[in-house]
Amino acid sequence: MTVTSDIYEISNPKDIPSLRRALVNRLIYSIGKDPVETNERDWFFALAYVVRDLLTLRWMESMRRYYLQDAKRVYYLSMEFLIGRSLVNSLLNIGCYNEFKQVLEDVGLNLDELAEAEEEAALGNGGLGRLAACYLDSLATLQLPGFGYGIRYEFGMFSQSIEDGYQVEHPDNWLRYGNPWEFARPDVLYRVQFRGRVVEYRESDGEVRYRWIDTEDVMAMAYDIPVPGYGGETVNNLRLWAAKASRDFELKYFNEGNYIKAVEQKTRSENLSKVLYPDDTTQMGRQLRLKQEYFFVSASLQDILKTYSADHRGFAALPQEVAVQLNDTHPSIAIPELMRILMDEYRVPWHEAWNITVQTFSYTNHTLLPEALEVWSVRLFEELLPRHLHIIYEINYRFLKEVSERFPGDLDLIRRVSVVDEEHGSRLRMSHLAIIGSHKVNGVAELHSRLMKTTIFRDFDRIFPDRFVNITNGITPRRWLNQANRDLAALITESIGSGWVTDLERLRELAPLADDAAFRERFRAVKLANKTRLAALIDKRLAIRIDQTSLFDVQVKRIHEYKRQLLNVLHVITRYNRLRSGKSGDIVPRTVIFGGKAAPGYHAAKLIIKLINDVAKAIDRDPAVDGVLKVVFVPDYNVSRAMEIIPAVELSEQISTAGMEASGTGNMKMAVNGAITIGTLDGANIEIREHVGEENIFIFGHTAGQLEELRRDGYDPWRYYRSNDELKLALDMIATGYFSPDEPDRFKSLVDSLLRDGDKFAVLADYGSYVACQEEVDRLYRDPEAWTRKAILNVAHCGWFSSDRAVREYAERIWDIPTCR
Ligand code: 26V
Repeated sequence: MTVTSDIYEISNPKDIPSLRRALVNRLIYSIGKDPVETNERDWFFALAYVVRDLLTLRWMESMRRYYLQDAKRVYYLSMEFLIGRSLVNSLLNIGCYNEFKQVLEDVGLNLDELAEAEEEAALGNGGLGRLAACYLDSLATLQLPGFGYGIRYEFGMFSQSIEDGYQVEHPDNWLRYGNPWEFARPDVLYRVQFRGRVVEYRESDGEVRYRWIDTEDVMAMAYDIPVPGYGGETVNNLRLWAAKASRDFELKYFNEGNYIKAVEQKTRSENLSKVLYPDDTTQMGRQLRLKQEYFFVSASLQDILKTYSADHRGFAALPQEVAVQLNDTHPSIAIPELMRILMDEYRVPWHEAWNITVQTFSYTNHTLLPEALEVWSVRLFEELLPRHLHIIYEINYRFLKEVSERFPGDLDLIRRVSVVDEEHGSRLRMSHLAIIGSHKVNGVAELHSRLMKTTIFRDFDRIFPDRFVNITNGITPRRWLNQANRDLAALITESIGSGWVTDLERLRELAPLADDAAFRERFRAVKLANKTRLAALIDKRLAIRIDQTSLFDVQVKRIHEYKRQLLNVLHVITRYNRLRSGKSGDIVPRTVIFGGKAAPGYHAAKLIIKLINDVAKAIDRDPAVDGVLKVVFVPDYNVSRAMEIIPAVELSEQISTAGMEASGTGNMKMAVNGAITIGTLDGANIEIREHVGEENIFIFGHTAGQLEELRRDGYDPWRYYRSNDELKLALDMIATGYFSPDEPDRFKSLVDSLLRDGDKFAVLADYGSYVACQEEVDRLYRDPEAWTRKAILNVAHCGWFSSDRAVREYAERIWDIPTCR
């Protein structure tokens, strides 16, 4: 049909009466509630539907534009998209926040309170998933044709409660009341095969080909979520797949008259997209996880090729029309899958299919930790994906042949770079497959990318010298500054205009204001207001009173030994001991805030949470430190919590063992919100130091290189224990039950990991310089003008860490896609 603008319900999104009408209409006709009998959730849903309506038109317009311009598209394949809440973000991006605030006030409601009724989309573990969400925001804002593909988990990241100081996990039933942002697409449905067997046959042209048959199939059904860019011009799409039982599968049992069995099978296959795996620290080789990976990869590739084939013949031009970014190795099965589709379904010869594949894919590595690198047993692959296993073998065979021709006689090299690891019982190294099958491989910060090339992938860097690149991570300024810190955003806009929202490097214009006493005063007032707001939330939710004038010292991130929350705790205990013994001088009052989830099976991480809570309790009970030291563990750290906490941070703890945190992104969020970093020379901290200047950051500890040396010479944690009385005291207190009198041995294993188990994360080696550095922090904090000056310079010089800059680099250096206006 022909569409003219007069048929749209809201012709002008700035027209308050028509917005009000739309809102009430949704409440009545979509929610089915009488406006006089509603709760906050009803209004939230009605409002979300109106906002989605506004997005939908722009979204269709964007899709039309891409189609008409035959724009090259990028597809971001990720097992995780940690989106958080969407209401306020969407309103700000389409520029209707104030209008809707007004509309709601007219009916006696408060927009920001309503926004709390939204369940957050916690479809990710941490940094990797949040990065994907930031990149979607930047793709849309930069008007790039970028599409996310992932899984519509019925249960996202578990929610965390703290009971008796211990983490308790609860299922995240986020879809309970429905998801107002998504469009279900029951007609966008693909078959995904598993198991079965491969038969070889000879075709009329004489070629040997393969057919994958007798498979057990699951259907993938699409759900679309619109992704608005800032300014609202472009709205992109995030397509998430949900598993549905296949008819055939059910029919088999129905036909046998076994109704119950049929329904059972249906449930079994629909379990595939049930839950997000919450363990981002150890690869656990579970069958369901591999099925999830192939499920979403297969559906996404079918969908991508369908779009491509709608107006292209043959596949030779695929790399000119399509770029596929693999977010870590989790979707790397896409490489053999594309080979399979091209060869088995479209008869493309190997050589041609391989060139297309390599030119289409690129891979981002997010970790060097050996225990997190993905490997799958050959046996499991053989069982679930027999055809893919054979293709991987063939890829590997041809690759190794080439390597042995280029590096004759180097058998050890062959063993090291092979996709198949024979030393640990025949396992597939997915990172090797991802590197071999991509034209570009990127790390996520300078140090990380360099270590990638010189340590775990050094052989590959020799084999493919132009393949490895660095693209340092970034964060979206829309959510993390403009939305999360409304007061600071307003102050910045008042000072330098609003251009920074889409051009974050403009924050540089704030630098001269660091020397302006009146500006410093206002900047400090904003930080204090944010701290007061956080203090009120902590009081309301946890019934814990904190002093909003104390220094807010914050470490929020997943709990992991390499992130060294233990080092932070050791400093807290040391501070406590100094206060008790009266050796503290005029110590600065501090509130040390922790937050983060531990993987449910990660015993040490869970024990660290208990230790933090036990230390907090001991300190609370001791009148000697009342008003000068307070420890708070904020339960259920997630995107919404992050948006409340980060604007209030003064000291940003980024204290990972050098060489272990690939990038970090919380470090960027805090710095751009006016926190000063205390950190090691790790991940993006190094680049933050380069941008803000070494006088505006607190750096301590061994460098990655020094740690390597230390380990080479035989690192002895006992040496540090014996030679530092304060360290010895802190460790002895933990080990002998000072903080756990009811169970003195509770934390023995933690202390053992430091003293008897080699201290893998060099906590003891960095303790001395960390504590000394914290004294410097106190010294600076005692001079509020000097502190504020540095805080302002952090904001001014962190513009480079915008995800707009990062995505622009991907677009230019990897995807080769221009903007599409
Ligand atoms: C690994 C696994 C292993 C198998 C089961 C589930 C699962 C889920 C996620 C992961 C990935 C861990 C890697 C990761 O999240 N890396 C983080 O990526 C951030 C964005 O690049 C970066 O800032 C962090 O430094 C890095 O730790």
